[in-house]
Amino acid sequence: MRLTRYFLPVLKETPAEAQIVSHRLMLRAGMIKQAAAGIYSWLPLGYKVLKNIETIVHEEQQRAGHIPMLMPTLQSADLWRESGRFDAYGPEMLRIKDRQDRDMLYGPTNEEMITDIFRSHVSSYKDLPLTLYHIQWKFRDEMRPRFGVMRGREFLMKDGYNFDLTKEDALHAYNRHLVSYLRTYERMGLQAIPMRADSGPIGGDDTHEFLVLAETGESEVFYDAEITDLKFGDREIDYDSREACQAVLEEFTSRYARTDETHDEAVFNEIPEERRRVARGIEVGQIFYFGTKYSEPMGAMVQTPEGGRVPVHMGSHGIGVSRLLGAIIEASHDDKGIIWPEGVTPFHVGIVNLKQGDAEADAACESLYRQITDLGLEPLYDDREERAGGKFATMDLIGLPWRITVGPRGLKNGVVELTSRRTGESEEMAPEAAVARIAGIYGKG
Ligand code: 5CA
Repeated sequence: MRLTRYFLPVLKETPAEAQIVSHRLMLRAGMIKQAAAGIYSWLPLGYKVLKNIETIVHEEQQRAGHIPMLMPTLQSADLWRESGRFDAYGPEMLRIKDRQDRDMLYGPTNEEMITDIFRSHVSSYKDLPLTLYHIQWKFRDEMRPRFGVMRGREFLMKDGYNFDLTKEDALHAYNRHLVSYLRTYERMGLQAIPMRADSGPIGGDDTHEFLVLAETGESEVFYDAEITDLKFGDREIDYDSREACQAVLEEFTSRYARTDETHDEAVFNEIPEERRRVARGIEVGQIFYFGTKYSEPMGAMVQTPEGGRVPVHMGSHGIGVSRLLGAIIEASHDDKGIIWPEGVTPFHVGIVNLKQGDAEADAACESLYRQITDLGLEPLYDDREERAGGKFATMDLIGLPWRITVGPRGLKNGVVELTSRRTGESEEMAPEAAVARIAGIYGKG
């Protein structure tokens, strides 16, 4: 993409309404624009990162054997009356009437709708296990929408639902989700710690929230510092293996890590004092096992191998897709702007032309642009007639992890400059060497 042909409405001023750094930076970098309280338009740069996050979520869900689909945002109130949640959900649910005066709602979550789909089409244990998921907009009329996409009213969520014959099978699905989430967040450059939590309006006893540690997080958390040493890394897990998933669950949940709702001071105090941590975190996901809470009242029954009929065991599993942009920025920025992890960056590398209009500099930039594009990567070429300082400031603000700077002086010596956004370190090298380095970084070498 050439910057002169893109739509990147960066702001010079820091918007006064934004209280936390991720919100400020998303507005300044021209990623989002507020449409109404807690509701945002995703401008091209923000939309690109959102799509990258979605892609990682899809890939990791499908790696775990979960099946993608799409349910609507608007739902009929009748389904929610069956589960009893139409009244129970409270004022967070946006209730709408259609022209026939029928009660509708903008879905805050989809347990009822998926249970209805299941009961219409599945009646035998032979079709189990089954996990369906979608990535869809949700609406929750939050009392205090704030911090930009972090606590929105309209927000994008991955919500997945497992259907199993027995509690034991459903707990395997729970563990499988936990493992796949660890991998998902790490690919986004995040450490998200599973913590024992409270299930709230979704229900059930077993639930973990995934928290990214950040001072601006809305949740107070208590944990054993040893947990931050754990890395999932690039291990290959057989998601069908109960033992393998159980082992990972035990590794990542055996140390103390809880949100304030489930915190137990006495147990916490058993940890050696130097390892006790009280901090704040951003909740980027939550997994639930709730058994037959929805299948029983809604009659989602399956035939057992012995010929009986039992309500199916379920759980649901959410990832805050749009919230993740805020969480990643909170975890990865500096005074100058965002620092995108390579896994989610909107463009793989920036190309800065120090002297637009100089025949040699223009040609070198065009050549880099073509070579990088040919690798299947996306460069952002700042081809504006703008002074170098302004171009650097824009690149630093929007946070591309790598920048190639091209100027007539360097070209005389046959070199361009490759700069890491994270470390600020620059290296001079031949243009071909810079392309090769970028290829290597993104696994295209
Ligand atoms: N049905 C279950 C799991 S699919 C569910 O709704 N879980 S949840 O309520 O925990 O939401 C899942 C994730 O969505 C949360 O972990 C959080 O990351 C994100 N989320 C929840 N509310 C908001 C909000 N108001 N703005 C942005 N993200 C949110």
